[in-house]
Order: sequence, then structure tokens, then C-alpha cells
Amino acid sequence: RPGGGEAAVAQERLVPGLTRTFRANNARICGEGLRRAVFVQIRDNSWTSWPGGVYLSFGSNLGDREGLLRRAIGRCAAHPRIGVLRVSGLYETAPRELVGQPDFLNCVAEIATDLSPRNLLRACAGIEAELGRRRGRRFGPRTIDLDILLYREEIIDGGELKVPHPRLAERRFVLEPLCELVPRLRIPGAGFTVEELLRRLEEDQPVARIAGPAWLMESR
Ligand code: PH2
Ligand code: MG
Ligand code: MG
Repeated sequence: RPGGGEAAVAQERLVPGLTRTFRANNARICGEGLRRAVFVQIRDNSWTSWPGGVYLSFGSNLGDREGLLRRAIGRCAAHPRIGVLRVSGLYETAPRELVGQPDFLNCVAEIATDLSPRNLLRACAGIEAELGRRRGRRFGPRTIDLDILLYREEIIDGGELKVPHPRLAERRFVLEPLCELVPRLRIPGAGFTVEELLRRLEEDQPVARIAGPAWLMESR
């Protein structure tokens, strides 16, 4: 049976909703090192583990932006097949691709899950819908957006699902928070690490880190 009690305690404090999920599943986070995972007790003496290494991006530029990000991460943590391992700081970012809309708040989280990429995409869409997202124009303003950035080492080129996220390498609002979590992770198919991609961005893309990872437990 894995240790990681301390990490689990830290995560319970970090992520609202995690306590409930984890007590219910009797799960433990095995925190240190690179291969982070969530261990879930499925019967009294049977454990399974969900590997981490799956990264989601969260964005909002309408309504209570911070509250919506908080609730989206809480919903992920409360999902019976998702554990939230780590969350980046909070970034206020100028809109990209479609300018002339309000500034976004963005962050990135590492999750552990046994959902397939396709089912994870469905879970993300479900959370967006629960939080009242209505589909508007492409790249336009939205109350809440959950995107799969990376699914471990997988490269997927399906119709509605492309992983790694196809615009990840051009977006400072994604690379900055991701770099907080995994600077030296090599993006599958790109040949560059997160840190290197960030250095290669030359255009001006205003992003401001307005809070560290503790933003999630602070009520501001
Ligand atoms: N999302 C978009 C389009 N443009 N710009 C910023 N700064 N942050 C976003 O999350 C974002 C965007 C489409 O999903
Ligand atoms: Mg998006
Ligand atoms: Mg999206």
C-alpha cells in the first residue's frame, strides 16, 4: 500500500472537493517524483492506480472568472474517475486569436485518471455544460473552457480530439502555467520542452501571474 499520506493531506487542502472524493474512494496520492499517481482502493484490499501526466487547461473571460475556474477544478476533483494532482498559479491574460474580447483568467492542472482521452473529453464537456457554458463563436468569449493539453505521451489526431493541443506551442497563456508544473517535459511530437517552447515565443503576449497555486484555497 503506497505512502504519500502527507501529499494527500496537502492536496486535500489545495483542492476543494478532493477531500470528499478521496475519502469516498479511500484513495491516496503518491506524490513525490515524476510518475505521480492516485491510488484508489476499489475493495477492502484491492488497489488500483491512475497515472498522472495528463494536463488540462482552464480558461474564463465572462462572469465570475475566478469562481468559475475554481468550480471547474472542484468538479474535476469530485469526478469519480479523476484526481487533481497539482494546480498552477492563476494568470490574467490578453485574449489571443480573437482580440477585442475581455481578458481571460487561465490556469493548468495535472490530473490522474483512468478515463480514455475520448471519455476525458466528454467529462470536460460535461463540466463545461454543468457550469452553464453556451457555445458561442470560435475563439470567442466563454464562461468556462476546459481543454486537454497533454495525455501522457499520446499523440491523437481525431476529429474533435487532438492531443497534444494543436495551439499549445503558440500560446503563452498555456505555456506559462504549464511551465510552472513541468518545465522540462518534452511535448510529444514537438521535440521541445515546455521551457524551450516558451523561450521560442517571440511575439508580445501579455500574461500576468496574479496568484500562486494557493489561489484555489483562498477566498479572495
Ligand atoms: N482561449 C481561446 C482563445 N483565446 N486567449 C486567452 N488569453 N486565454 C484563453 O483561454 C483563450 C484565448 C479559445 O479557447
Ligand atoms: Mg480553448
Ligand atoms: Mg475548448
